[in-house]
Amino acid sequence: MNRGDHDWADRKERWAEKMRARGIGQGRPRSAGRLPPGQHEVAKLPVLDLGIHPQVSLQEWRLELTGAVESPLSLTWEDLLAMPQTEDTSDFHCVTTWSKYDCRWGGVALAGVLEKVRPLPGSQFVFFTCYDGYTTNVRTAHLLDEGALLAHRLDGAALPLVHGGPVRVVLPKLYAWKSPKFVREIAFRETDEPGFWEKRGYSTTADPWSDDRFSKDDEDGAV
Ligand SMILES: Nc1nc2c(c(=O)[nH]1)N[C@H]1C(S)=C(S)[C@@H](COP(=O)(O)O)O[C@H]1N2
Ligand SMILES: [Mo]
Repeated sequence: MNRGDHDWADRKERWAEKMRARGIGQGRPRSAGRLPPGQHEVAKLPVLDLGIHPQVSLQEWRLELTGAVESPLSLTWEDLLAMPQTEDTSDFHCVTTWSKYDCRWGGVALAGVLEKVRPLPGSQFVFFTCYDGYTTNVRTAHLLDEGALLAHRLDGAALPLVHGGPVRVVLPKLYAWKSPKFVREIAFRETDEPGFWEKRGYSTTADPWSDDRFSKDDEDGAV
């Protein structure tokens, strides 16, 4: 994807540079209670993305599980529904400082997906690719975090397109940009690769509880 195509992305990138220059978002003490440091609560879940909402029919929808795994898989919608279904309510923290409490996500635990594909021991990283061209990366271990889901429901209804339908990943322990909407591929890898925001100066680890918003000055990736 071309950077020039995303005015908003460019603005968010400049904002990150400014915050970094002021020393914000590179580590702060944990806040007590429910709200991570530097966040404020919002009443309604905002829609935040690159502005592309790809329409993928349930018939053509596939989730490709690829890379360093024992059993690569191409999941269909029926395959996904045939897996054990679960619900998890969690808080969602965006790096732009909003937090939405009590999002009730429904779908398949990512732990169950890992059991199916069986990542090879060296496969420490995952790289997500989405139907809108968005990408993001996390450590494989985060797919076992509490509340880590392949979500196709939100608050008791089908996941709306604007929130990443038909299926998105939810990793509530990390800032929300690590929860890819419209997910198309989960690639298991031995080496890490920065995704869309990570290439633009955002943290690889992205822990809301330690105000871990931007890449540290000694990491590369801040462009
Ligand atoms: N495919 C895709 N996933 C994405 C994004 C995106 O642009 N495209 N934006 C991320 C960001 S920055 C946030 S805050 C959340 C927002 O999710 P929401 O729109 O459901 O609130 O989605 C994340 N996942
Ligand atoms: Mo975000």
